[in-house]
Amino acid sequence: MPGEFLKPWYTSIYGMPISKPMITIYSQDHRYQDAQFELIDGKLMPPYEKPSRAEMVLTQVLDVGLGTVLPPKDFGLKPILRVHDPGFVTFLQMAWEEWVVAHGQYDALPLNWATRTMRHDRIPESIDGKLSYYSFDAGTPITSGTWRAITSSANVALTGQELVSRGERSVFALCRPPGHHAARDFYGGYCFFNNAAIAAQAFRDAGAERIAILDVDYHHGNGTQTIFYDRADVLFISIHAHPNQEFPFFLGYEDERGIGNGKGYNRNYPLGLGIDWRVYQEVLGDATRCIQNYSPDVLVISLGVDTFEHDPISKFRLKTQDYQWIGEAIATVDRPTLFVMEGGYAVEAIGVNVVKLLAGFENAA
Ligand code: OKP
Ligand code: ZN
Repeated sequence: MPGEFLKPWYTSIYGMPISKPMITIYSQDHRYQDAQFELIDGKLMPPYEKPSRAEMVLTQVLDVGLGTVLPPKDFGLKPILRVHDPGFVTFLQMAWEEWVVAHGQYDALPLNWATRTMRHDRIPESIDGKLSYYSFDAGTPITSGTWRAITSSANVALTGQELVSRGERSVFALCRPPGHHAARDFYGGYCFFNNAAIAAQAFRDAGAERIAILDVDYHHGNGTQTIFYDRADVLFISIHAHPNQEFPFFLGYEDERGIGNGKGYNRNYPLGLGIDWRVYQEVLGDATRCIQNYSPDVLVISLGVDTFEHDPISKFRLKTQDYQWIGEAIATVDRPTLFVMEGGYAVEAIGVNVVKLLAGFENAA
């Protein structure tokens, strides 16, 4: 499958010389997550999180000749269960079937949640109750193909992880759906399995001692933060829109520093709406220095480009050129690096911005 797309090696990308092409992992199975609607701003809208996102990124990877495109291997459920709760995984596997029996062939969405004084110690038996129990928003439809797409997305991340473990300097896991909002036992924010967390845990299980995860998506990576919050072996750093203004609203503040053994190994940089490269660059410099001090064996990047000035759901003002500089800043950490695709909804620009960042990294590395 990937072979037919392959073009000859290029020696430059956007005028920058390139000597060490980067492998991309991609599967067409992401197309099975193709919802009818997304509940957003009080309207049922055509989804922002849609198949053309990943296709545009792949097209750009191929057009500039970033490197070989490989399909994922199948790692089964074991590495997923290292991060996610077994009941949650089974729920996701069965949800569509149970929903169709209850309601017919419509996208499955929850309608209420157990807030504050309500009970969290009973898992409902009905599919509607389970959707509520295992989710945190109504913007993340479960469809007939969701299970196939999310297992594939995790396998894309794991294949990238394995290649980096085996000595590849950097790999791009072109995951879709994204993952960083998904926690041990809940989904939301377009995310079901936390691909970056699954890859980070797989690095640990393959013998790496310290992993750093840098999340540059516009939204706070609440799922990843929570999964590793009490651990010193995985440093999590996120740069994102301030949660008092933006999704996911209930995590991502600066005072969240980790707990127990994990104290000091979580760091958030919440930023105001409308910030541009001047602000972003300073914060990014601080984040990369912090990662260097930690001296990780590997670096995982949760790569969202919804920080782009024309992103339809976000309010930062980064320009296409800025992504090259983000890539260069990440390269200063000078560690084997796995890039895991997260958000980015300006479909015309998503591929250019992602590949700018990857080429910026590759050229500086
Ligand atoms: C997923 B990822 C916009 C509401 C959007 C969900 C956003 C999920 C983002 N007013 N709701 O971090 O890119
Ligand atoms: Zn995002």
